[in-house]
This record gives sequence, C-alpha cells and structure tokens, in this order.
Amino acid sequence: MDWPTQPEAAHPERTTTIRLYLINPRNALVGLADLDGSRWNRYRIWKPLGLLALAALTPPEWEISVFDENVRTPDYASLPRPDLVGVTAFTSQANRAYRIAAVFRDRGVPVVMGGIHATMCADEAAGRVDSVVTGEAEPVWAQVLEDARQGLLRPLYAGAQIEMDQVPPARHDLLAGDYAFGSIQTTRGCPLNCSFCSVTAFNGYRYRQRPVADVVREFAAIQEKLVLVVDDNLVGTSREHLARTKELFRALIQANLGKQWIAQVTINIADDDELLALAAQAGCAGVFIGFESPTAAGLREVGKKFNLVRGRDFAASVRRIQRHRILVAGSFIMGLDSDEPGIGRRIAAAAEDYGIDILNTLFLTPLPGTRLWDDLTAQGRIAADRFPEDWKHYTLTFPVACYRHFSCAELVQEMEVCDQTFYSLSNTLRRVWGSLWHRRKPLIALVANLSYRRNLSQGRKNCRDFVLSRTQPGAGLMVSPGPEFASGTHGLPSGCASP
Ligand code: B12
Ligand code: SF4
Repeated sequence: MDWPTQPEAAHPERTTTIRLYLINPRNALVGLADLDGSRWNRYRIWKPLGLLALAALTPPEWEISVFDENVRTPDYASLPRPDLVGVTAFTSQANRAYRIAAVFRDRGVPVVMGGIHATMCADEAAGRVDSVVTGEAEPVWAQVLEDARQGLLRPLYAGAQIEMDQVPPARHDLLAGDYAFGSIQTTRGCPLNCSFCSVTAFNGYRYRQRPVADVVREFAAIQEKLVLVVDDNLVGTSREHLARTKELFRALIQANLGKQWIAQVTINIADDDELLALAAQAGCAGVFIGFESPTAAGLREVGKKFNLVRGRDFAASVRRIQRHRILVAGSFIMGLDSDEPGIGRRIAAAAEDYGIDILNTLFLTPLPGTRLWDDLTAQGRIAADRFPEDWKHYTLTFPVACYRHFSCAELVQEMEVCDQTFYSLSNTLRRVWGSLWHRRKPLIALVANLSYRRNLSQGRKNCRDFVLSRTQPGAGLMVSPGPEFASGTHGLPSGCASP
C-alpha cells in the first residue's frame, strides 16, 4: 500500500489544532529515567512503538506529543492542557497508568487507555479512565478521536486483528534523539500459544506478515542505525512464512540501509542456512530465542512444543546461528511446576552448554489473559494480588505466584545462583573473548553482558525487599495457597508465603 511519507502531506486542509498527549508510563522497578546519569542507558530503553503506531493513525488536525516516562517524567501540570490523553500500558505499568489518568481527569481532560493490559483487564481499566480500547487499535482509533472531539467518547471500543497492509508506517519522527535503537514491527500473531504468553490471546493465532515493500520503506525512515524488530517471531514457522522472511531479507540487502538489527525468533531459524546467511547480510546482529526450560517436562508444561522437536541439538543450533556472526540471547523461565531444587544451576549449565551469548532468566509469572493466569487463578496460586498496586511487580523479575517446589525466598535464591553462575566475571570474560575471537559483535556482547551484570545487584535487592515485604508478620499481602495446595496434594512446601 502507498502510505504518504509525511502525514501532513495527505491532509493539506489542516485547520484548528486539537492537542493529543500519548503517554508511556514508567515502572520505577525497571525504568531508568536517568539518561543524563549515563549515556550507556540509551542502550537499555526501548521506544514505545504502540504509541508511534497510534500517532500514525491520527489525523493531522491533532497536534501530538509523545511522552515516554522511561526517559523522563514531565511535570504534567506545567504543560499546556491537552484535549485528549491516550495512555498505553503493559501490565507492569498499569498502576502508574491509572495515576497518570487521575492527574488528567482531575483537570477535566478525558483519558483513553489501550494496549495489552487494558485489553486483558478491560473492566479494571474502565473504572479508572474514560474510555478503553481493546486489541489492535487500527480499526477504531479514528472513531475514538472523532467521538472525543464531539465530547461523545464511548466507554469501550473493541479493536480487531487487521490485515497487515492496513498498518501505516509508525511516526518515528515523534520520538527521536534519546534512544540508541529504533523499532519496527513486520508481523503480528503467533500460532503456538505458549501457556505463559499473551501474544496469541492479543494478536491471534494467524501469523500476519506486512508487505515487504512497506517494511523496507519504514526501515529506511528510522533514523537510528540500530533497530529492534519487535515481532514475536520474525521468521515464522511454516514454509510460507520462511519464504516471505527471505524475501524481506533480500529486499533489505538490496536497499542497503546500513542498519544493524536484533529480533526475536524461534529456534527453527538455525535449520535453514540460506535464511541465516540472508539475515546476516541484511544486518542481523543478534537474535533473542525463548528456550524456556532445560527439561522436556518443562517444555511440555509451558506448551513450547516447537522446542521439543525430536533430536533437536540446541548447542549445534546455536553454533550454526553464531557462525553467521549473529549473537544469541536466550531466555528461560524459572518456577515451573516441573522445576525442582537446583534449577538455578541447571539453567545456567544449559545456557553455558548451548553456548548462548546472553542469558535472561525470568520468574514464571501469570499475566492476565494467559492460560497460566487462568490455571493459577483457578488453583488460588496468584500470590501478589493486591491489584492494581501489585501489577508493578508483574515484570517477570519478582516471584508473584505460589510455586510448587519453592517458597518465594527459595526461588529468589535459585535465581541468584543462576545469574551469579552465568554472569561470574570469568564466564563473562570468556564469552566476550569468544565473541571477539569469532568477530561476533564483540562490542554488543560486552555492553549486553556488563549491563546484565550491573543490573543483577539492583534486581537482587528489589527481589529480596519484595519477599521481605510479603513475609513480615502482619503484612497480610500474600494469599495462602488454595485449598488443594493447603492439603498438600501439589507438594507445596508449607505455603508459598514462607521465606
Ligand atoms: C517490544 C516489546 C518490549 C520492549 C518494550 C518496548 C516498549 N517500550 O514498548 C521491551 C524489550 C523493553 C519489553 C519489556 C518487557 N516486556 Co515486552 N514486549 C514487546 C513486544 C514484543 C512488542 C510490543 C510492540 O511494540 N508491539 C507493536 C505495537 C504496534 O503493538 P502494541 O504495542 O500492541 O500497540 C497496538 C495496540 O496494543 C494498541 N495500543 C497500544 N497502546 C495503546 C494506547 C492507546 C491509548 C490506544 C487507544 C491503543 C493502544 O494500538 C497499537 C496498534 O494496534 C510485545 C509483544 C507484542 N506482540 O506486543 C511484548 C510484551 C508487551 N511484553 C511483555 C512483557 C511481559 C514484558 C516484560 C515484563 C518482560 C521482561 N521482564 O522482559 C518487560 C516489561 C518492562 C516494563 N517496562 O515493565 C508482554 C506483556 C504482557 C502483559 N500483560 O503485560 C508482551 C505482550 C509479550 C508476551 N510474551 O506476553 N517488551
Ligand atoms: S512465547 Fe513466543 S512462541 Fe510462545 S506463544 Fe508467545 S510469541 Fe509464540
């Protein structure tokens, strides 16, 4: 589809200005908001692409300002009064989103909320904002704006999964300067529906790919040299998906944009050498792969059937990717029902064995809208449940559930063992040396490893404070395990609240 490169160019009739603020709320537990403290922090913040996508759908009579509180939190009272505020939120940002909404609503400004949390917890959001948009906003945003103009905002607008040629290029011009990475989306949807993940519930089972020409044009409009491809799986799973991905890579090579990018992919990327060669030539510097669990029981539990393909040799797969000078970051989940004591060491050992360059281990976290949420709710195993305040802990870096074989404190300890083993100074240096020797993006490997090491101590402190706050006498915040658990049928050690 031919989208205008300048939104204004398509609407020369722009007359009265109406002011729209689009806001990405911070989460103090993961946010930085300290770009002035260190320029390196630019490498640790990522643009809120959903808001830039929304801006692209906004007619030109609206004057748009995008505020990313992860970069800095404005003094909203000192800003000109907007006519409408749009707030986005992952679950971990929800309570901050509600605070922002309250600030503007007190001034009589209507507030619309959209994004993953508003979609999965629409009733909760509806009590705190004027209007909720669920799902993909493309089909409804113009109507929301028109209704807002007329003072006729409806409480709920249900978006829908659209065809990808209906996605205009995001307004990258609106958030420039502070970020090391630009970002772009080329596909939506995932057929795999892993138990802990909200992507299938939100974007659907059907893997939808944007037209190659649209992607290349948008890529070219991004000013940053480094780009995050936000797709949940850039390469896809079927033969048709892979064919289109190759087509995209060839087009990027031909466009010769001089950019390097990183993306999330599934492990099947390693099975196609042509795909890997094209990816590398098209600028792929690193891939992020969800390994999820070092055990077959764990993979079955989360439903990641894809990683269970018989005979899959993860170490060989990782090596095949790295041979193309592409870094591999891997993520694992800790706290599965099938995990047993010693899981921290086991994950670190698997990560070492696979030979990945960066490891990201996260606590099993029931996010609203997932199968895991439904299961743990039914079993009375949502531990941090003082909502909306507790949503800020749903960053996957706090043990917010009741775990089968671990108390919260035990699980935190497993996490510390895992991180300290993988990110010990000697292991870190060995990895960075390896990437230098093989000329596999040594600078990125160094920055990423040091950044993880640096974050570990703060993460540990946050986690310990969290566990302490939950276990102090009288805190009363930790729900007891459900009746099944209390009777010990699932083998929980004396309740998940015990330190
Ligand atoms: C890129 C990304 C990130 C980036 C963040 C970039 C950013 N600032 O937005 C990084 C890497 C930092 C990140 C971190 C995390 N992420 Co993340 N991330 C994604 C990912 C892969 C893509 C998001 C994206 O840009 N999509 C493209 C845009 C165009 O789509 P969109 O945001 O959905 O926006 C559309 C609609 O939602 C809607 N919309 C959005 N906002 C608004 C606002 C209004 C007013 C309206 C009307 C509409 C609207 O309109 C847009 C167009 O249709 C999603 C998965 C996904 N498919 O969305 C996971 C996802 C959002 N992340 C997730 C998670 C769990 C996390 C972490 C907690 C995990 C972790 N510890 O690493 C952290 C949270 C950090 C924090 N601040 O708390 C979950 C969130 C689930 C939930 N209920 O919260 C998701 C859904 C993935 C999953 N597996 O389930 N993430
Ligand atoms: S974790 Fe990855 S593979 Fe699994 S459903 Fe989510 S996006 Fe798909």
